[in-house]
Amino acid sequence: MPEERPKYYLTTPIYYTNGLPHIGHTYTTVVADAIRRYKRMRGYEVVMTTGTDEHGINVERAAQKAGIPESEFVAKMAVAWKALWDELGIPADEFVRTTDLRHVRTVQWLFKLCKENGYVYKGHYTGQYCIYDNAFVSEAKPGDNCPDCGRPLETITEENYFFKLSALQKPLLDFYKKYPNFIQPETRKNEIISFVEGGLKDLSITRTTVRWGIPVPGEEPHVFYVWFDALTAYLSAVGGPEYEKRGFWPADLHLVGKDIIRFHTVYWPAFLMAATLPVPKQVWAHGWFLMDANKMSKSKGNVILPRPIVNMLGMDAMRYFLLREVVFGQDGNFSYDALVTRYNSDLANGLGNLASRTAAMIEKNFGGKIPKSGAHLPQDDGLATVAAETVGEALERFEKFEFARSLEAIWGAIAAADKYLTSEQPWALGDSEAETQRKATILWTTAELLRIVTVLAHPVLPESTAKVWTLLGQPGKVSAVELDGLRWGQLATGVQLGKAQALFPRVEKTEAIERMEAMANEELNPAPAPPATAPAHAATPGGAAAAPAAGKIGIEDFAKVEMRVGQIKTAERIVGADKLLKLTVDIGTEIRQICAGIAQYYEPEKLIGRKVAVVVNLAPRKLRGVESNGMIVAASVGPEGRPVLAGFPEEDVEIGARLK
Ligand code: ME8
Repeated sequence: MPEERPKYYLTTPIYYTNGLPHIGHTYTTVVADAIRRYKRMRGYEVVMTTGTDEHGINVERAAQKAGIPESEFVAKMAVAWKALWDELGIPADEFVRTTDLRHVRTVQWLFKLCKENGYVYKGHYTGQYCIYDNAFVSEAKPGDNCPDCGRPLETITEENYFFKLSALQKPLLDFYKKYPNFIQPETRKNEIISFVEGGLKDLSITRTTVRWGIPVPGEEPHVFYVWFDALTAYLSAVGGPEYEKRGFWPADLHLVGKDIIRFHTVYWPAFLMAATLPVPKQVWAHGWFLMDANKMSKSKGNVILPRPIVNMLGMDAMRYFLLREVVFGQDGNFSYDALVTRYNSDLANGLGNLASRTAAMIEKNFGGKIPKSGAHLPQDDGLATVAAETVGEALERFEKFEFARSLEAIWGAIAAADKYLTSEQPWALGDSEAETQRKATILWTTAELLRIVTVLAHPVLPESTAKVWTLLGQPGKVSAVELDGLRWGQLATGVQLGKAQALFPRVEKTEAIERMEAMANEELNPAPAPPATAPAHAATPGGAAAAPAAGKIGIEDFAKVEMRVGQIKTAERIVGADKLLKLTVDIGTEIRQICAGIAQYYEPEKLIGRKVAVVVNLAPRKLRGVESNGMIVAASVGPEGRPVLAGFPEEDVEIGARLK
């Protein structure tokens, strides 16, 4: 019987659906994914939950603004959030929506338990409420602004069910003492302890002023307060009332930003204690990614989006930067400049370069088969020692969520391998028996270090480490390698290297930044969709033109499109845009830059000199951040829409000739 693996359950916050994910949300989710992969490597059966927080007055208002029912609004948003996590390679094992039936039942059940245990009573509450943060601000006066988000508070009075939070002050303080690692990092723990020591007021956990929420059974119009609702999603995702069957509760780790630590370390354990349910083992509150020292927010217009980064530099580059650049727990500034610098130095010149030069030397000297090592010299054993120390250091740091330090250790080993190659100079050795033996040892040693580094970096760089693994021709999947695979000496030899592939092509900084900014701009301010019907027929003086039949356009509409014969002068691929080619095209009067979605079907070199039909009066636009000034005409063939360029086979037509 297969041995049962220990279980590990971690969560990200259940994100609000009144906006779409930016790099801040992506950060928490990437960290969760890296921990998930790391824990799997350490032999755990892991469940990672994320999801969407779909109730509350904000959603009610956003749906109203969009002119659609709340249920439709949140369904669309949930699809968009889930799709982005899938696209970024960080899919949830459990994606929980607070409108899921499994969740509704769990919230109602938790309330029932708290009530049965005497922790819930009915009362009235008047207070200053921030509708953006969904929280009463106890110390605020009418007319004040919210101390967290700065927006105006509203005075609200309502009949509520109250939760006896005050009664849990001592149990909470005892709990923090008994489990000193429950709140991390340490600085946050001290903040929370002093907050709780300062006294806890009872908390209203139902609302009658809000319609869009989970109903309190038999107590309509009461709906649950969004935090009583949202926090419970962690439990709903792994079985709710039947949590014992799945065996993933209590959670091992709730990852959150520092903005919501109080909800997670005071309210949440209090609700669970009142219901006599197990309390999570740890809440880790990381810092914020800032833009020019401000918290990102869409309303301030200072958000960084994940997609442009991934399109330009790849998923792993984004992950590496997020985990390497800031100390986990502290705030950090986001800058494209720092991102591209790290990409070029650590990924392109570091891991990418070590992998490609090692493979190239094995190719050249050993026909692409990984050689067996010959006799060792002390410097070879030196690299083995570096590898062993790096394994210890990197794992220890990762275990403590010191991701930057862990990566630093791994990159230290990469630098040691570079230095080893520089001093051993395998390329300077000849073909005698002894020199070939020496080359074999050097390349084996380097490849073995690379193998270990690849396994260690896998939780952070899943995509590119899988490529290096294939490049090294190693058996199985890198994601399946566990701890004992990190021992020195396990490199499979005699195996053929896999196909070389560009891991991290170097990018030119200014251009890369411009393109990421342009892509973000396109995503934040999408061009209005073209009208679904044919444009209205242009009136001519005296109304002479006859209205065209439905679905047809008149000749004067067609005449608006200016098409000319162009000749392709240059053609190149675009890093981060697999489908696009960047062309320069001579259209007779000028040379234009035009992007064409033909990269998967046309080799750039073969296009040079070719004459094509070009729409020349199309407004310029950016595609994947690259300016495109015109459009090349092509037929769209077959179900997959394979492009076939329109051309002029009969005659060598003049460049710039108009198509009519
Ligand atoms: O608070 N830097 O949802 P939310 C780092 N629905 N992390 C950031 C960030 C930034 N600039 N901005 C956002 C909610 N985050 C509630 C949670 S949980 C039961 C309910 C991340 O959509 C960070 O994890 O406002 C933060 O705590 C979370 O997104 C807030 O997400």
